Amino acid sequence: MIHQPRARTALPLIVMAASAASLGSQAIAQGAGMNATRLGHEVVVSDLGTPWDMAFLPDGTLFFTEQCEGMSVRLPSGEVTGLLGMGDAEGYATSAEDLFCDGQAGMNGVAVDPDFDENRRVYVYSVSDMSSPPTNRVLRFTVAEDFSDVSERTDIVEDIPYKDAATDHPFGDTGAHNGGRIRFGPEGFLFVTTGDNHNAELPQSPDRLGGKVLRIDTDGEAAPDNGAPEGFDPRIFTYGHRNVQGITFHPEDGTPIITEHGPWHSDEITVLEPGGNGGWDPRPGISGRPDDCPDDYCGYMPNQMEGMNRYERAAFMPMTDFEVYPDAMPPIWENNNYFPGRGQSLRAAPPVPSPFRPPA
Ligand SMILES: [Ca+2]
Repeated sequence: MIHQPRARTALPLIVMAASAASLGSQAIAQGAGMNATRLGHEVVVSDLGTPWDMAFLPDGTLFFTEQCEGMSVRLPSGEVTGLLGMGDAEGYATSAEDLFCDGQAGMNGVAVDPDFDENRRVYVYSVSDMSSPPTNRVLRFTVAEDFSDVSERTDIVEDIPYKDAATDHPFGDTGAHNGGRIRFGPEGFLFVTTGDNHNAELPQSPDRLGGKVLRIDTDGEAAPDNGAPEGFDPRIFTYGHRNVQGITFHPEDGTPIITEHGPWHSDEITVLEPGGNGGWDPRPGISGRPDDCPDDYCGYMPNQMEGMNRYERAAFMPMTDFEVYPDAMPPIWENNNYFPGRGQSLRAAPPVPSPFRPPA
């Protein structure tokens, strides 16, 4: 297998600021005559590859990932330091030869430890070829006091599936449906979102970690009271998902809320329940679907690429199949069966939990 770094596309990291005050020429959304929140933006880092995630310290220190490059940190002074490089990426204090990017996979989520002041720990989600076949992993590092380097790599999760072979599907390349967001909940456990890899068996599988939301401690052990059904891997918090790439927490009660991509229809926002089933099951022969879906995955059926009324698609291959799983977690929002297009689909993990304060 050859893992080629992607061309850098010079995307900037842009920090949004919502304010009731005037933001002058940088205001990008204003409601004339309305009591509308105004949004402004400021470019804080530029000339990036594919920036994928950000994590903040209370003073505005920003850790960020680039999907095919690695993890870096931007200090409140504006200084940017490459900490962890993937493969042969240059300009990083530490390199990890086993990390690579491919399709939607690469270095995805980043999170800082709730006790960062004491333990200096940071976490990233990346695909790695240290295993055969390759897997997605959650890596823990210790950040140097002066933010110049990372050390003490510990792989706290090693067995999140990765799509290692192309299949006969729209966007069927390797690395597809890779999940990858990691976020600490308010009680200090780490939530990890994964994807189904175009593998119909994964979402409802009790012991494989694709198509799931995991809830673990900082050593990768299962958090208590995850509530998954008897016989499930105890790290599983919810299952039956397609490709979860956004998670945030209710500001008052801490309940996790996810965003999930749909197949041309039915992107969803779902409030998670411990042990809950998201109701996605693209296996052949389920709920009247054919026995001969391409590569045994009915997730794009019927009729794969051809245009079709979105309601027919949604009825045939629902993101939440209440017929088969009447107790599935209902989405609190779905986009009226539309799919907004690749690269623009629902992925947000709003809002940024810590205040970003640009340098004075
Ligand atoms: Ca669902």
